[in-house]
Amino acid sequence: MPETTPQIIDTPWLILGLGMSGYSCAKYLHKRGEDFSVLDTRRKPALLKKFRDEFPSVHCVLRADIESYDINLDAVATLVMSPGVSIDNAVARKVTENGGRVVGDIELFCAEVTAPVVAITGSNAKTTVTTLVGEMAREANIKVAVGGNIGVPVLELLEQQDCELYVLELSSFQLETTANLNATVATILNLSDDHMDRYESFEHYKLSKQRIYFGCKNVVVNREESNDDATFETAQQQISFGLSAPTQGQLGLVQHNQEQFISYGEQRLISTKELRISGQHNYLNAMAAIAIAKLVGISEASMVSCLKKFKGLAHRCEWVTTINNIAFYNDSKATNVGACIAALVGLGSTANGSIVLIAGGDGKGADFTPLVAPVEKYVGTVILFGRDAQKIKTTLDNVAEIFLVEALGDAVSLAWAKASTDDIVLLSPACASLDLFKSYEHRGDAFKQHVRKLEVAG
Ligand code: UMA
Ligand code: ADP
Repeated sequence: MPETTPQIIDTPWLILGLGMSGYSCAKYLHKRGEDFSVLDTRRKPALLKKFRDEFPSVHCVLRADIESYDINLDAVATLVMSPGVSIDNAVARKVTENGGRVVGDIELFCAEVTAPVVAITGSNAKTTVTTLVGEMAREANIKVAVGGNIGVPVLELLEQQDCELYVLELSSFQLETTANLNATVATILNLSDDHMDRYESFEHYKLSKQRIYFGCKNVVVNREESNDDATFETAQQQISFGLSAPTQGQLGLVQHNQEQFISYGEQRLISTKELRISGQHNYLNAMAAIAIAKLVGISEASMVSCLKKFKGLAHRCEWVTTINNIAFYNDSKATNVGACIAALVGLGSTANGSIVLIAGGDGKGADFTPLVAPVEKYVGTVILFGRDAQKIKTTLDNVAEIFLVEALGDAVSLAWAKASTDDIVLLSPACASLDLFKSYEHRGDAFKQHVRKLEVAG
């Protein structure tokens, strides 16, 4: 039998990645009647069955080896990249060399929308602030759609009829493939090391984040964030936020009659006592949300009413329980050093006792040195587990009492044995969870279960 040569497919659109974003891009292109194919380096991406059922005739390549693709990359006019795949990859290089364009779902979305877009990024606090702005808009009866890195692919938001405002959480990965965001409001909430396994340097990571300002009309800036050195050529208005007292037209904290207020210039908007989210980092988040809300015309009454109700999100400095005056907090979403520092300072500065910190996991190439000062100040005992436990131990040796354990359950038992009255047991890993868990939610839920067992044991 003569060997059959595989037919090489010409495709003007190629989607790289069959995750949530890739699948939403397929639905979008199908709706527009475009001719597209899909490529994923994994043999069995989770959405494969759903995709095959919905698009049985679409060509789908599942293979890591570029040499064996039966797709003519020379014919690809647009490569739609998923955020989980770096743009520094052989397929993207080939398409670019041949004059094709490389975009992501955010770029496709931007070409379609007519309502204002709020674009939020940062190393931490994105989900909290994105959620808050969405809630404030709802409180003001604005028809709002919230999506992006928060877990809803942006192209799905186009299905929402009569949308008056889009609020997007954007990762550095999504920004890498976005050139024409033109947001009505853009912000970088804060910048610290993250995803160093994907970037050559912090500078490279920062530049990806700063793409959020491309073509923006207004900006919200963290005036105390020295890492953000962007300039804003297109911005008409700029509102800053920070912990210091604000000048006119800016947001900050002001003391009045022994109470602390979030103020807009001289105008006191809300006492920090009235907030249901705690810690200085959350005051910053509240201020960032207010600044954004102001720039899209949300009333002060709606902002304040929303802030009085907002309890914060699960797995972010989430109080679990207090047993024998020892409080347990689940901060599993602290997947980088900056978030862990925020938890240590936020909880440590108001605690009567000290913190027993449970940390570790996949550090994504981060430098743990910035943990030294807050651990020295607020932490008595550090309990480490997971892939980078030893690396963290080396950094924190001599700063606190340190233990290495095999699993999270062992860490909780040891923390309980070590903690005294008024202490806080805090899971704030400073690392991603994927070495031992399915997700940060899985890790946080496991922590809560181990803590509940202590409650039952009395
Ligand atoms: N992958 C491959 N080969 C491929 C394609 C993907 O191995 O060909 C792997 C990726 O390396 C990754 C996983 O598959 O480990 C998923 O990648 P994806 O790009 O298909 O991801 P989506 O399912 O489309 O989800 C993405 C965001 N995920 C990432 O950026 C990794 C989701 O953010 C986001 O909610 C979703 O789009 C909708 O916009 C999640 C995330 O972890 C929450 N984000 C990172 C973070 O917050 O730190 C950036
Ligand atoms: P993101 O979506 O950027 O990961 P989240 O709102 O999910 O942000 O919070 C992630 C982690 O960052 C949590 O551990 C949370 O407690 C912490 N965090 C929240 N706000 C801040 C802030 N302003 N600065 C530093 N860390 C923060």
